[in-house]
Amino acid sequence: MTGGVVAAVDLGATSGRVMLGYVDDGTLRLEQVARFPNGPVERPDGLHWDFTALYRHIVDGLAEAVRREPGIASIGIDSWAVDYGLVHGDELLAEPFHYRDERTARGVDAVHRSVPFAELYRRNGLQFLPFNTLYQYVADDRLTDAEVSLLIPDLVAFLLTGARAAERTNASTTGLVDVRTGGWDLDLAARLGIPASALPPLIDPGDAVGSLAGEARERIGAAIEVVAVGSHDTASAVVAVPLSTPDAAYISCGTWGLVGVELDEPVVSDEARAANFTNEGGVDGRVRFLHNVTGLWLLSEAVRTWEAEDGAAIDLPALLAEAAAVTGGVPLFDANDARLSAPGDMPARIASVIAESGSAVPATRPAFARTIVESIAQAFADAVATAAQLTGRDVDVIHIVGGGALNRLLCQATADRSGLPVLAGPVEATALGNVLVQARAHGWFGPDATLEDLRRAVAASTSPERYEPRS
Ligand code: LFR
Repeated sequence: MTGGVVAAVDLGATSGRVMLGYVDDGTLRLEQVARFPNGPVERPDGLHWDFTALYRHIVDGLAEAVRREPGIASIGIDSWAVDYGLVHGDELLAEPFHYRDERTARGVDAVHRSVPFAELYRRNGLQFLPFNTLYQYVADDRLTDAEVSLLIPDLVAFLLTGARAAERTNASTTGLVDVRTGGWDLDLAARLGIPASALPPLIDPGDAVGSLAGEARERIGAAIEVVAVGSHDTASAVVAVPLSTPDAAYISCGTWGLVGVELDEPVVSDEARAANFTNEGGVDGRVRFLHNVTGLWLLSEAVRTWEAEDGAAIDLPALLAEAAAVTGGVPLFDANDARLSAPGDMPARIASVIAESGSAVPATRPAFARTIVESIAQAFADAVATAAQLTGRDVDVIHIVGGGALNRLLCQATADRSGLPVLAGPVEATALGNVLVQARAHGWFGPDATLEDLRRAVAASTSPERYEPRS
């Protein structure tokens, strides 16, 4: 085995970063080069991403990465799914919308009028999420002005290299990819009035995208190649879950908690549809059979509201320690309640959901935080049980990766509520998965390395923390 260094651009809904990934004889190490905030911005026509700022941070971060490591072999880009930019010539036509913008509701009605959800599910295998790209396209007046539409990581790659392509794992979240063939479902697109020309050629993780060109090359300082990775952040995270048993479940926990198992074939049964389980495309044609649980978004939005009330920052680890010390029961609420998905006063909305169920609303912030964490853990445990039931697997361990792996209260509560051991970590699974797929493309894991070989490298380079279930 050999090694080298690559750069990973990893964009999350609350922050983005540029990392250097070092691979040396089957082991891995990450070094953070840049970290920048991200989040919804309110514009007159709705919620957007500040893409101009994001792109500037990415280019600055990559320039710094090259200063530190002139020998970078390639760059990989991943981000949250479903959102896109419309491109004409070399121009981005408009600032990308944020998936939490409410215009998607219009698209949902229009799509389901043309193609009933049961048929959609059979074709694309996706759980219903009101922001899946196809709903956004149907609500987007400007789609037909564009030559092509590019999902966020593909858009960044286009601005860096000029290449127009759609990486397949993320494309699977548009709702326009056939769950069986992995190709665009052009018949579905035509029925929804989505021009085939908007959908660029599909490529796979590990494929070369193009080399840095034009202004990006000048600003970053080298003609480095961009290599496609599992550009859906969850696909990259799943690559780096050090699955410890064949029946293990995983939770990729950040803003969302993506709870499920990895499969070789999709499950699009009526039961899976009713349980709202998705079949997203994984690296190497695997299937990410999972359910979206509203994860730490509930806590981060609550904290944001409290900070605005106080006019001061909140020490989250201290709040969580106080929450862990709360004795007696706290009420649970449905973490997936649709009324909790938009930004805005989260404590008040959660309080009204709890009050509606007849329970007493927690009176202190620590008790409130405890209610949030326990409710997320319950939703995690329920989703693991459902994944087991739908796939006939006897799940024996849950891996939690991503930022949520640092939340000890959440990891313990998930173990307790599921009755299963939890292995927490790595925290940086997404960046690791991004690095691993690039490293494999360079042959650093040997000629025929499988996902299992890549996961062995994660297991050899990280040590997950174990939480035993308490009765
Ligand atoms: C996680 C994630 C989820 C996707 C949601 C919206 O960051 O990518 O997998 O459902 O964000 O894009």
